[in-house]
Amino acid sequence: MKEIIFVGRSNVGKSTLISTLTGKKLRTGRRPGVTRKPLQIPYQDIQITDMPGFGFMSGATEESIDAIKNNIVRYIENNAGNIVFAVMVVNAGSFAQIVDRWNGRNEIPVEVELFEFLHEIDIEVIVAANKIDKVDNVDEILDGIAQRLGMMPPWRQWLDMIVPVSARKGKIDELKKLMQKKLEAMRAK
Ligand SMILES: Nc1nc2c(ncn2[C@@H]2O[C@H](COP(=O)(O)OP(=O)(O)O)[C@@H](O)[C@H]2O)c(=O)[nH]1
Ligand SMILES: [Mg+2]
Repeated sequence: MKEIIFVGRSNVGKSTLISTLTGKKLRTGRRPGVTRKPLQIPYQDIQITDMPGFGFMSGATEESIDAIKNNIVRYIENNAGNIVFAVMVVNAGSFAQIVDRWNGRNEIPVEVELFEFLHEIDIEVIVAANKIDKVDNVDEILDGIAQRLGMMPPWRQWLDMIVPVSARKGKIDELKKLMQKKLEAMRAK
């Protein structure tokens, strides 16, 4: 079955966002489990896949973080033919800081690596900048996110690829519209 994959660091609000989109109750805010499998939720005539969250979690070793990343990459490779597009959920307020911290250690941040990987295999990505209710300087924050993903600011040049949302407050209309546009393009094929 065709699917939309949701990827992102743990605790960015993936499950909350998918619940808001689908009306299905998902467990949110729980501590991420290292062995969590991709979770499929029906959405219109296709499905949304909630991928395991990657990134820091207390008690997780570097190997287990790598293992999660490898599982995600393997899943995407194996299912690329069915993946209509990806939604990469980021925490708007902390994204820049996390990316800069990794870059400062000469490491590629997982989300940047995944973003580039998805493009390499021709899967379009919508970046959902979540928890936007927690930031004051929205434009500045979104410029910072765009720039770190290789999209030249201002972010409004990239309205098809980057969208502010607040899953908790239910402010997801723009994301829904973007998703709908891509789904209609798929159905027209
Ligand atoms: N302020 C705010 N908090 C949010 C938002 N979306 C999710 N959260 C909170 O972030 C925490 C993690 O959410 P969850 O959906 O479990 O994240 P996941 O690990 O990415 O699936 C929970 O406490 C949510 O209530 C949002 O848009 N704004
Ligand atoms: Mg979750």
